[in-house]
Amino acid sequence: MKSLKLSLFTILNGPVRFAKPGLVVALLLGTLFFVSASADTKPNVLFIAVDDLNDYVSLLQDFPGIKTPNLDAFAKEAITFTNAHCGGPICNPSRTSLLTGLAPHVTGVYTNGDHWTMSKEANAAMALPEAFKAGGYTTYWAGKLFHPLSTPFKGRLEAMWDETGTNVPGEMWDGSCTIAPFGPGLPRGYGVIDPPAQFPDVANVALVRSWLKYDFDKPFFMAAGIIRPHTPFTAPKKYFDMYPLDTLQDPPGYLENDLADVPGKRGKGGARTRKLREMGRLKEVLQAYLACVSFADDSIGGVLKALENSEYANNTIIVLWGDHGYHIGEKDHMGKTTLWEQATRNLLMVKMPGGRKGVRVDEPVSLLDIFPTLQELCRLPKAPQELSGENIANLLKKKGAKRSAPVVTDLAAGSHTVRDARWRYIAYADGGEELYDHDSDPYEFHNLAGKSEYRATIDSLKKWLPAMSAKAVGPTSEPGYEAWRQGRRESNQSSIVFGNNMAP
Ligand SMILES: [Ca+2]
Ligand SMILES: [Ca+2]
Repeated sequence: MKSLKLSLFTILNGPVRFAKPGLVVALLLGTLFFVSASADTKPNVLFIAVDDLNDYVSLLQDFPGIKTPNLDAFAKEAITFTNAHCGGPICNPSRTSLLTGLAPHVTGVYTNGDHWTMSKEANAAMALPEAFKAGGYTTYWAGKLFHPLSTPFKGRLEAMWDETGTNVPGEMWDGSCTIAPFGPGLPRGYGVIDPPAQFPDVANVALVRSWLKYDFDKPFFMAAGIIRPHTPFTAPKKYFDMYPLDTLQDPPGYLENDLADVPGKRGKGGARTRKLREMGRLKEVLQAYLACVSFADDSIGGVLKALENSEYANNTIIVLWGDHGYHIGEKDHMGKTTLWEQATRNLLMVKMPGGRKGVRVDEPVSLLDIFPTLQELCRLPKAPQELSGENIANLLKKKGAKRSAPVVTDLAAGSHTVRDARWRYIAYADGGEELYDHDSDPYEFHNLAGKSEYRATIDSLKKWLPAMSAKAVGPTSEPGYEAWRQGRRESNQSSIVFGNNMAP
């Protein structure tokens, strides 16, 4: 919170209550009814990003025994998209594409090593917080929103926000706990912690809660980035106790020898994860991940409850999103960065003031749809870039509304996947293909791509692949970046790890 600053307006003018005139009118009339925002009042936006939260939540895959009571309660108030997918299946491409509205195949930002500033298209784009600023909003940012070392240049980044309190890269994020190792190349440890007040999710939730007590003179855009369940998988003991090791089974999406029908090097991968399973330690990873999901759920609840108890409960759009999925052993894979459902699918929930509640929308949608949708809902100025996503405001408002096209997720130049309501088609740069039928095979066990009877299906899905896919832009020469990457490599080999709080 070293970078906390008060907005000049607040300092000079003191608090001014947003929508106060409406309240005064209501009191004068002696009425108790809710005063809805007038036609020219824009809704506030609470924007909750959750890092590495996969579909184990009860609202999606519903991993046996998982406990996410705050998300479950929120679902009763919100619209839950059950088939939402990221632009790119790892932190940086997912976040950069969401925040620029431009798909990785447009910007060339595919990995955590591709830097925002190296992309002509990303640099030229109006970023989502800039669109809110330009649209008359006051902007607040706590926690992980951008991928921390792939952001617009510092001055530009600072200009996007009236207040920030985000923890900066390089600060440890686990207090003084010791984190046991999983081993080289495996997730960076796990363990029970007693998180101190400066633990990022604790500090950032407290900060957002304090902001929600402000009197705002303008509508706000407030981003709250929750870092768990991202590695290291540390959480307080009570969350580990929710998932006794002897009760845990393999995830429902695990099948022995599942890679046998996967083409290319991917079909031969997974040795380290298989080793972890043989060692009997995969369950420990699973337990720690589930503990971190429940820990994150509590952090999310802390933010949601603060909004609910604030005077902004009824004029705020809530958008809650996970940045991509996560494998814990499915397809012998650990982590993200695949084009399979387990890595591309993420939670997306939207609460509209006075809107539909407790609704599930199964239509496939993309995180790239958030930018154009908020642009309409908040009447933001038109961005100069041609947004890759689709405005799905109609899916929020109308039962049975459809998106016009299947969604695409990009892994690398030439490696993409197309997901519609039934099928997943994957095309790799090396010519490998996969096709899965979600009607009969929700965990993508059976690759149908080699069977001639599916050729027509593949041809119809193929036409949605990007016509052009930009070359990866690569890293920046910005001072500090290479040292950070080097530190990451070393920390992955280390037996005791204090993670960089903004690691990918
Ligand atoms: Ca992530
Ligand atoms: Ca298989």
